[in-house]
Amino acid sequence: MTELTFPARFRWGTATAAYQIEGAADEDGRTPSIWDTFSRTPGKVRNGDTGDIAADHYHRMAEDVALMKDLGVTDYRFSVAWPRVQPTGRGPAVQKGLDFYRRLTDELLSADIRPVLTLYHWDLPQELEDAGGWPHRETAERFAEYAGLVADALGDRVPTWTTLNEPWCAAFLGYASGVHAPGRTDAAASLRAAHHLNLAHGRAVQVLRAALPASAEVSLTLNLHAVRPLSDSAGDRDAARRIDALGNRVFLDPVFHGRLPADLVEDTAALTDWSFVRDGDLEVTSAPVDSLGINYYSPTVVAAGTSETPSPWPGAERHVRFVPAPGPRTAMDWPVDPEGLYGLLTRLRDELPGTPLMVTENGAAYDDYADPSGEVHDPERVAYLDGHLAAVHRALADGVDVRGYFLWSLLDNFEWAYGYGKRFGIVHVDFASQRRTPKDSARWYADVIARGGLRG
Ligand code: PNW
Repeated sequence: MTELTFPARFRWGTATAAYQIEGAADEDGRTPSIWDTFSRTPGKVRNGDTGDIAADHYHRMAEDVALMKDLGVTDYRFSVAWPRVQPTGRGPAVQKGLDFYRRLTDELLSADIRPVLTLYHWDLPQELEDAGGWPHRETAERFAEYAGLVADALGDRVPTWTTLNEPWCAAFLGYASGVHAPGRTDAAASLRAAHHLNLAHGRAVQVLRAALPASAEVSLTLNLHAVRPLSDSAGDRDAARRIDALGNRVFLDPVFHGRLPADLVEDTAALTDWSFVRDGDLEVTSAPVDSLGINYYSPTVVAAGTSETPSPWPGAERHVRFVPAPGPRTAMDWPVDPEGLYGLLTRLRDELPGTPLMVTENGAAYDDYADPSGEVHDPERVAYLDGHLAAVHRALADGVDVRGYFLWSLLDNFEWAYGYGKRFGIVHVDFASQRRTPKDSARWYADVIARGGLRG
């Protein structure tokens, strides 16, 4: 047996997001975000689930940090709830909201766990949505101001800052397919949203650089799509190019190269002339970052064809068909394929030389089962994680500068449109009693961290 050993300074983390775990939706001055509104609207989230209580992390934070200390993680990726800190999206910060994150980061630092803070994991203050949301340019400015409030409060204790989590989901699931909050189905608006998210990111980078110590690391997280054409035919390859533009380069190009993808502008010409991109915007969007976070779960296989509308792929519906990838599936019905992660990492090595990478999310939902003694067994999750970490190891061996891996997720939580029915945690949560039970995968991860690698 050969051990797959990771670099000594490799960062081993877990990840969560505020709305998915915190609960306490109406406490200490917090007001609704678009996800409160969306989840409280009948028919939007399975089973009518909301994040009102979630995993009650707001009240059980110390217990959850203790769980991580037991796992031995070096880092913890969490998000700040904008409506807790600046409820209307304007004006001064709410002290009690900031205090929660101050206590959380203090608790992490005393457990010797590095805080990795995400400013935006989809919980836009409802008032900003009412004023136009992400399709509206001013939202980017509001985000930069909010970034400054958080930086002033936590800049002395948080070494790593991430502006946005998965702007693709925020723009295209939120405004084009409408399966995420705010649930709009306006393809043209979703393209404006994507640009304003890029602009918000860039403006926040500028504000963070001014407010944070020089040692702070500033980053963003993208859910990049590992796109493969079904065949080598020209039509299938063109379908893959379109999805690469709408899924990847729509963010990578403005952020890392200060340009819009020319083919994207052409492909979407029937929807927009992109005149909302003003002079100077692409200099802002490309404010230098220190690293890139990538979230990966599953590959995307496409062919020439059509898909239904509304879809999260504005303008591609008459050209692209999504093909179920072969092989095993998770409880989300997402195909399992670590090769997709390896492919993305090596592509970024080549396209963004000098940019350190972090896998900021990877994990799987499965239907776990408890035995009579109360132990929760999840062998499929262990196999999924082992396979994907092996892919990261192979990427490292091939010269990819991957600095860390954040397992999604620490806890079972509110899985967006799927509610509590899909469990991604390595710690089981009984949502009636809020009892936490580490699963077999938690013990497996603790062992990986302790030995600094996989058993091979
Ligand atoms: C990510 N898609 O969401 C998020 O960052 C997490 O909050 C979430 O819990 C996790 O992945 C698992 O879903 C995604 O439809 C949601 O392509 C949907 C998609 C991608 C990512």
